[in-house]
Amino acid sequence: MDTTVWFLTSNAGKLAEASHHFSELGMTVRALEVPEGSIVEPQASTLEEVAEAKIRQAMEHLPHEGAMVLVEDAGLFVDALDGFPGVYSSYVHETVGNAGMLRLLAHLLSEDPARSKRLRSASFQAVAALWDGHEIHVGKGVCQGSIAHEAKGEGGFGYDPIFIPSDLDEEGRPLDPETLGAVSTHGQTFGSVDAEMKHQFSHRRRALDDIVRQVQHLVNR
Ligand code: ITT
Repeated sequence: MDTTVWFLTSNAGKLAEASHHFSELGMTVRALEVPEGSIVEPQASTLEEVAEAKIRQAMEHLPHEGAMVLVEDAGLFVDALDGFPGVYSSYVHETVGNAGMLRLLAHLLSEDPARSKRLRSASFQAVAALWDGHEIHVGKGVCQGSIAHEAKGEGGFGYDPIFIPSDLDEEGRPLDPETLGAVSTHGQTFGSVDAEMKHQFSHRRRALDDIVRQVQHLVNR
């Protein structure tokens, strides 16, 4: 069987993480090239809606019949901002960036310093959709954490320098902030740890794991 997964993404960081993930299964991830302007990201309120709209459009550009195509949509959801920037993460990152997000939170915290810790809580969420040549599979992953006081680290991409993941217990479940777990970045941001460490927490990995569970039979056949 052809074990290539064609990933529709313009984000090199996402491509690298998905390649890392699927290589463990003996599968190769390649970027799906489409004519400029041919994919329209809908103005939707959930990652699921965005991913489903994108996979249907990606299916119009299969490199060959029966090819497997992947899309994945992710975002940063800040609890104190009712989930903002969420589905607007890309736009917010391109406009105000990490410095702007920190300013927004600093403003909130100055109004209510006592609730500072709770106000910093946030999650990365990802929804992946895979067309396996016959049907669409959808997977979801969440990475719990908090927003750092300042940007740190040159690694990763996007909001990684301002996101500190919550420690995980032996089963990979997130623990309360400031509880030391079996897997820990010791308070460092995703921008300050290597890809292997981020991989253990990653929302993207969890969404892809969810999909891999659904398509395992394809790898084995
Ligand atoms: P696509 O072409 O695949 O849509 P994108 O960059 O628009 O790439 P998303 O819509 O999935 O990616 O993600 C929205 C933004 O959220 C993205 O631009 C990053 O700034 C941020 N983001 C997503 N996943 C992230 C991660 O693992 N670490 C840091 N930031 C992330």
